[in-house]
Amino acid sequence: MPLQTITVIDTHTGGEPTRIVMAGGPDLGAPGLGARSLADRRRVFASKFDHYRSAIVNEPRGSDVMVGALICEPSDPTCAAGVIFFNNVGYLGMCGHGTIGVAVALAHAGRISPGSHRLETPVGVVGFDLKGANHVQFRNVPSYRFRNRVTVKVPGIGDVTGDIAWGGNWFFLLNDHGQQIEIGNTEWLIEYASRVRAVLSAQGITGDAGAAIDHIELLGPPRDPRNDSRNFVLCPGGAYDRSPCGTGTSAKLACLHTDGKLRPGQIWRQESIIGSVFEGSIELQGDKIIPVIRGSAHVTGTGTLILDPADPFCMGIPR
Ligand code: PYC
Repeated sequence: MPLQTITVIDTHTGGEPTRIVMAGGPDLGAPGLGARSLADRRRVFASKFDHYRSAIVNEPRGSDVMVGALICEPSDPTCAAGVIFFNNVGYLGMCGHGTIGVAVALAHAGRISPGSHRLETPVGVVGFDLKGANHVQFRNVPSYRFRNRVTVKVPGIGDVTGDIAWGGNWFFLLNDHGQQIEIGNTEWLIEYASRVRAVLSAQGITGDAGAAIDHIELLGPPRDPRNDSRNFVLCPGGAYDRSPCGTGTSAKLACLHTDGKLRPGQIWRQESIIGSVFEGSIELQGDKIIPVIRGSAHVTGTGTLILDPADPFCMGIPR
């Protein structure tokens, strides 16, 4: 392999980082690969180019908390770009904080101006409005609660009850867990949520069509009285989301609406474990909701990753 370079823009959204690959990543649309849709391209990324995922977000260039976003040619010409989100262990459907970061990065690179745009993801098209350099509102993919009040017995914890919902990724959402959603408690929250996730997996409790539930969300009262709720979200690779999690907030909005606790247009302010906030509301689409999420991102760096074949950890330290 010759020495390769990858051009990236790093952003954070409410404290959660996104590394956006602007150029030099794998060419998933190359003619021989036969991948046109973003869902097909994500499959090709995973089956043929997974080493790039690891090189971009894993140590020593990245860390467990880093989410990657590969900007691709969209198959839908009305979209400003296509994007595939990934993390330390695999690939995401949608990513809310990442969408806000991508919008800000595309503007930083001069590829879009403030206004309305569309972004193609493997799970559907997401519309977004860029307001100024940093503020973004996006309309997520249709979201819904799949199962209500599922109780499982968790070793060392006991019975826990949660809802299963789709917000662009699959979530198990717990309200009555009795845990402190505080930054000083993250080690235990990771352990707690990991045990819950392991039980769901062992018992074959899934989202629709057998999809793995890879995100666990604990909700509790906000610390700031201007907000409605505080959350802790365990991501698939064991890191927790520093932001309020756009897809997790979407899943929460779907549950609230189904319980008759959120009307279309009503504002829900979701606070993260570090105190950053997304504002959400819903529109109705049949028996699903369209979450509308607002947040802001900032560029933290621009750079060139160097993939040097002489480096024994050129492709990242596998997780
Ligand atoms: O904001 O949707 C989100 C997200 C998913 C995983 C990390 N952040």
